Amino acid sequence: MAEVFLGLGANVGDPVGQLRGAVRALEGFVAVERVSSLWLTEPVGLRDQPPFLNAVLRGRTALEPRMLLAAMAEVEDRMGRRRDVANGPRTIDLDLLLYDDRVADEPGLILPHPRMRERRFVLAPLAEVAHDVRPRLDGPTVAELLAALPRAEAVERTEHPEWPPR
Ligand code: PH2
Ligand code: MG
Ligand code: MG
Repeated sequence: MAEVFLGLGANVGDPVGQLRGAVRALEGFVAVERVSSLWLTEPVGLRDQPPFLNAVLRGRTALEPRMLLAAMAEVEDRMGRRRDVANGPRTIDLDLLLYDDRVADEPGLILPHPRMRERRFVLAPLAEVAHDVRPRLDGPTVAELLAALPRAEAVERTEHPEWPPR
């Protein structure tokens, strides 16, 4: 089984409910080992939209990366995700951040996730469940990447009675 780290995000509707629903749906094909805190994060890219709730999940899966991505996209679709505005508001966004030590740069499959290294909304929750992990074997750890980020977007760890799920 491969060890995977998935990024979760939502900023419209009932974000906590959607993130909980996503974790439940992911359990159909990922054995969930750890779920980070919920982080309230300033939107990156398209700034004129509501703040996000972000989290990262660590788990194990028997699916190969492309099968995993397809299964994740199906969960997004089932939860009503529309793909209209790039970087825009979303009911649920599921991103494959890391898949074992796999490095790939192919159409539709880039590993590690191409923008995770500069995104505090990814690295802050990822550091909770993977601070010693090196996204590239010859590179810095997640904790080091986070510490080296230039002063950037605001992120804040939050407590919620319904998080983590179950
Ligand atoms: N996702 C994006 C674009 N911008 N900003 C935050 N804070 N959190 C996100 O999950 C996010 C974003 C595209 O997927
Ligand atoms: Mg994303
Ligand atoms: Mg995505």
